[in-house]
Amino acid sequence: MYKNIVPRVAAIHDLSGFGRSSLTVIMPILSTMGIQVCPLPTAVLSTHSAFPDFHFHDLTNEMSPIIAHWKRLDLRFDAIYSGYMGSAKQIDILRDFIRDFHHEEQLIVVDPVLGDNGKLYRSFSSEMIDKMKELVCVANVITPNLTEAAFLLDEPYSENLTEAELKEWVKRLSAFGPQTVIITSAPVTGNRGKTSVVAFNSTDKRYWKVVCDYMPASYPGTGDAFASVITGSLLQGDSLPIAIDRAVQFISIAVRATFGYNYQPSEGILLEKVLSSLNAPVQMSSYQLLD
Ligand code: PXL
Repeated sequence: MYKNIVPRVAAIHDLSGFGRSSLTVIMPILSTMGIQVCPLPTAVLSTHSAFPDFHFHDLTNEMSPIIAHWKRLDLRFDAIYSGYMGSAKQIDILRDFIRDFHHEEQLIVVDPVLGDNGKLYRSFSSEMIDKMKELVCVANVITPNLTEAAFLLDEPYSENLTEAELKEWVKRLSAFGPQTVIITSAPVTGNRGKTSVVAFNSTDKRYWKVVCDYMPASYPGTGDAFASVITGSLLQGDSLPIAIDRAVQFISIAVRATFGYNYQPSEGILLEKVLSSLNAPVQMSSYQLLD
């Protein structure tokens, strides 16, 4: 079996023309990190689903012929990374893809895109939640936000979870199958000015936490940017807490670069202004090991 000269990722996400989400964020981030992205698009949209009246073209029927061609080419992927799915049926196609293209050293990252701020995204029904519960079982790493973690666990969404409850959630999610669970947008008890990322690795049973300032603005696509940096960083050989630190720092810089402008948050973070920071060494690490 050959080794790829440049690490290669199969990226199963939608392509939304405007609004800086999904593939328009994932491809530049991973390319900047020196990783080749092979997109397997799940849908083409005029914009992400937070804009009213968006046009949506489902690509479920295109996926199998694309995968069949990749099989004939005997492509080897160092990682498979999925996000927004265009239909529940695509999850069965993706599970077959993972089974057929799997090899020992491969990283499988599933960002279980379902919703945010306690709500399911407009384009989804509860069927998508059930299928996403199946998909996370075959991943090594999952990156739900707090809303998605609640949907996967059938728990009510709450911004008042304690650190002990967050630890319980990441552990329960890892019992679905993934060794690494990373929950974003996790509350910091007693401090509304901060937000955090809480993670668990079931191999060494360690819990990690990275805290950063909370900015009062919501930019679609930040979850995609976060999971992309995690994927790139793990592929570069970073440890889990360093990967989380890099992703949190990148999102913080991107949000700060954007926040000062009088600007429509639905257009997403001003990625183009901060992409090059991905190649700077980690300046200051702030992760904590939780006991
Ligand atoms: O960032 C997640 C995402 C991806 N793709 C589409 C979306 C969203 C979030 O709104 O609408 C189409």
